[in-house]
Formats: sequence, structure tokens, C-alpha cells
Amino acid sequence: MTIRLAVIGAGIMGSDHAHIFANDLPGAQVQVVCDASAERAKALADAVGAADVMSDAEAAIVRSDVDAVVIASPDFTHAPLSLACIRAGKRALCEKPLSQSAAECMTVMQAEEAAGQRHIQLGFMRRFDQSYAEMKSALDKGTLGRALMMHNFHRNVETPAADFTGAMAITNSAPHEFDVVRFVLGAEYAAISAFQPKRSDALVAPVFMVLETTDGQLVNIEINNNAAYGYDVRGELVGEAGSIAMNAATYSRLDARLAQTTGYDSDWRGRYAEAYRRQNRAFLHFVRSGEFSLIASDAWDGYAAAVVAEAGARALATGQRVAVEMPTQPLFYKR
Ligand code: ISE
Repeated sequence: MTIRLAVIGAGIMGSDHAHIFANDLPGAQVQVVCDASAERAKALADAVGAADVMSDAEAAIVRSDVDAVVIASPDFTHAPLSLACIRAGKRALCEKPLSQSAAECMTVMQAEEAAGQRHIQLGFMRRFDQSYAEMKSALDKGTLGRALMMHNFHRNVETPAADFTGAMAITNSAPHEFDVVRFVLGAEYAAISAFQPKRSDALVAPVFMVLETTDGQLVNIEINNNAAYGYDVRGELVGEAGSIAMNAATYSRLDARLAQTTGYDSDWRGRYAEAYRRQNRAFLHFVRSGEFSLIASDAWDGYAAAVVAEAGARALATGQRVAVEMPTQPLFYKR
């Protein structure tokens, strides 16, 4: 059965998802592209062979020729559109973050629970990245012994918008680490502290966070949205018996002019191309079978990321170590 998709948002991620579904994954078809800009929607629809374009997202969701939805519109629309998908009984792949507000994530969880079944797969694609999969497997197999620390660097060439702030580094970029680290460690956070060094110019300085887990592990995360040189994500998981570090994910090395060089991507789409494909394949399986991936993020994981992001933003604003208060996981979300 071919899954007919509505792709909401024809920006960077909507376009990326639409191309993956249309070109890389058999059994999926982009039926409608929805965007506030008719021109942008039409350009993407033409590129991926979509039958129709719309500007009203809620109307796209309820169409009878739409089986499932990809939500890739601006962050503030993610939760309302997820709720619309739940109401319409449609499964959705929702880009991260589910919401920057934990309370709003909770409304999505409550709606899913009331509907009695899962609808939302959240786009924390790093869970499908081979490096993190190998870290998790080394830990689960016991090769590393007990986990002690996880170091994380997350660097962008430049901020996505001129008005980007340190708090946004925590609420928009760091949720990737908040999510994937708790996935790899299988632990929740107990507290977070956040610091910023001084830059010599007006650009947003890196944010450096130290998190403590409920199992007594330490996690540090550097988010540097103005790293200038390239898109660069690194990580190392340190255990009592060994450590596992992510290698730079490059396919080639250039030897020329007395130097050996490897390149950087300018953003995350190349670095995580395979992770996105795996994630989107898992979503199609979920739509077809109702079986939710064992590793994908769900609304509960979106909530967890928002709780720690809110605490992190407070830690940065106050200079204080802030406790992360996570309620017990609802039975509905146990896997
Ligand atoms: C950005 O906000 C994202 O959402 C991307 O997925 C991430 O990889 C990037 O580094 C972030 O800044």
C-alpha cells in the first residue's frame, strides 16, 4: 500500500523530508505540500511530484487522500498541528521540538493517551545515527562498564537567524543532545547548569552545559551556533572499563599541496542523511502497521527534552544550578 503524505512546511526540513520520501523510500508518495507561501509550496510540489498544494495545514491534515502527515512548519506550530493530526486519527512525523513549552507537550501526550493509541513520532533523528547506535550498543553489551560521563560538542557554521540567543541555543539546538544522551544512557536528568564564555564581537557565544543524571553520571554539552568553520558534532561516552567516541563522518580525504584535509558539511542534512532515511523508513512502518519504532522519539521524549530545556534556559539566565523535575513516565509511553 502506498502511503500518501501531506508535507506541512516547504522550508529546509519540509523539503528534505519530501525528497527523502519521494526519492529514497519505496511505498511513499507526497500527495500535498502545504506552506504559507504558495510559491514555495508549488516549487517543492513540482520537485517531488506532489498532486496538490495548499496553504491551510489543518485542511491538508483532514483530506481523505492523505494517509499520514509530516510536520515541518515553524516550531510554534508543531504542537497545535500534532493535536490536529491526533483529532483526525492520522499518524504524524513531527520535526523537533514538539514544543518549547513542557506544558504544551503535555497537552499532546494527554490527547494521544485519550485517543488510546500513538500518533506522533518525533524527529529526533540522531537516535537513528550509526555513531549513537554503536555507543548505545557498547554500553548495553557491557563493553564500557558503568557509564560515567558523556561529552558532546554541537557546532553550527552560524546562527539560523540574526536574533538568535543563548537561550535559543538551549531550546532549539541542544534538545538533540538532551534527547540522544538520555536515549544512549537510559537515564533521566536531575540537574543542569549553563555557562557562556565572552566573545569579542556581538555574535551569540557558545553555551556550555553540565548536566547530572539521576544515576549520578555527568554530561557536558557545548552548543556553538557560531563556530564558523563547519557543521561539527562530536561525542564520547566514557565508562569505567572503556570509552567510545564518534569518528568524523567523512567518506574521503583530500591530499594536495603538501596537506591532508577532510571537509565539513555546511549543515546537518549531509551529516545525518542516513539517519533521516532510517527515521523516515521507521515512520512508514509505523503508519502501515501501527508498530511504533523501538528507538524513535515519541511525545514523552519531546516532553522530556522540553523539561530540561526549560530548566537549562533558567540556569543560563540565573547562573544557578537548576533541578530538572521529571514526573514518572506514564504507562502509555512505556516500550
Ligand atoms: C538546528 O536547530 C536543528 O534543528 C538541526 O537539526 C541541528 O542539527 C542543528 O545543529 C540545529 O542548530
